[in-house]
Amino acid sequence: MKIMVTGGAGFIGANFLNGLVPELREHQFINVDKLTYAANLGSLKAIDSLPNYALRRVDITDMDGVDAVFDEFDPDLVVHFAAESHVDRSILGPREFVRTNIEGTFNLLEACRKRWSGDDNRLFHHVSTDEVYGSLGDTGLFEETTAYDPSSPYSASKAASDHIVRAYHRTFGLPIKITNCSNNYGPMQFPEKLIPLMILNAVSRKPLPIYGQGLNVRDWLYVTDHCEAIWSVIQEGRVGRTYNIGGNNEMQNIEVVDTLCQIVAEETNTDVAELHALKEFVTDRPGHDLRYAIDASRIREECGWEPTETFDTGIRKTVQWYLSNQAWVRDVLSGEYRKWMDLNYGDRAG
Ligand code: NAD
Ligand code: TDX
Repeated sequence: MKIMVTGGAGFIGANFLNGLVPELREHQFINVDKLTYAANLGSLKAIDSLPNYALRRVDITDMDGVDAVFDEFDPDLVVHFAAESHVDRSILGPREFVRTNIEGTFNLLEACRKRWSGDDNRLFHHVSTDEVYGSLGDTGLFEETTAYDPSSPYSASKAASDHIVRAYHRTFGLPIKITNCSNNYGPMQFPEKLIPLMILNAVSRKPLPIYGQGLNVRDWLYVTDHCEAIWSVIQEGRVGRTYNIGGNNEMQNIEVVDTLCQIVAEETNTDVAELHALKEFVTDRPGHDLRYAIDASRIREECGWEPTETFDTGIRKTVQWYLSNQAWVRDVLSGEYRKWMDLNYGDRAG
């Protein structure tokens, strides 16, 4: 089988490729990635010389580039991770989100529609987020039938992309599946996201910026569990169907930060009080969703998937990974990253 992975140099795409490329030597993989700030080729070192792996630098908003890579590779399966993925960036600059997440997804669908016939066993797998459902109150869970109600330009652009993927199935019969997953954490995540940001700031004794009161709730899932969930839906899920993926692990942000202080202190022989003193409550994110939580019974019952990591095991592995991969971290903390930190956190001090 020929498998095209878009966004494979980003956090989840790289974990997906690192898990599958060495295992499935009989399959060919091509990674189609623009290599934005969020990409890191250092995340692909373990697989980049394997004969069943290749990378093409393509911007999915460029239809000619997309056509060229489809003509070259003729994929049986497209696993679509490529996206602008950070909510705060979508608030400060939404245009790229509309372009990549909506128009880029549309270009990929067009490339498939033009080439695939209804009976040739191909699949377009769209990787999406639970944020399309908006915010929960104190109770309840997102189900696959929950109405879409996105809050941020990021989640609105992902919602739009989900709709267009589904429309291509209903209108043109394109074989698609969609997964909507909760918050991921783990190795190789860009440190603009809560967990790696807090780990690296704690290690270098920088402030730990907590939005609002830190009471917002997220459901955290270890990244390789998400990758295995996607693979199980590709194998076992029904064409045209949506599957929610979650870790059954709801935590308030303040609990996450406190846990990270504790683990970083243990792993670096530091006094935990010194790390707690770095916590700063700062101006809240506009439109900040209060709570996400997932009912994952459909994927469990139809695809037999369950997460294997608990938050305790996954978060310790994650801290250890950031502590022992200094070269990866150094590469990421470039001038561009420092500019982002000034832009996002400069005016936020609480
Ligand atoms: P990421 O930001 O770490 O990586 C995104 C990748 O896409 C990068 O390699 C980047 O270079 C590439 N990319 C961006 N724009 C592109 C373009 N125009 N053309 C080609 N490539 C482009 O993102 P991530 O956290 O790995 O998320 C991957 C996918 O999973 C996204 O679709 C995201 O919406 C979804 N998702 C993420 C989470 C999470 O917690 N991180 C949870 C649920 C769903
Ligand atoms: O500095 C921070 N302080 C803070 O309190 C940052 C970066 C975040 N937060 C809060 C905001 C959220 O409530 O932590 C929570 C998690 O924030 P992010 O890591 O930015 O993730 P979130 O906004 O929940 O979105 C993530 O999960 C769903 C991913 O970025 C999305 O791509 C995914 O779809």
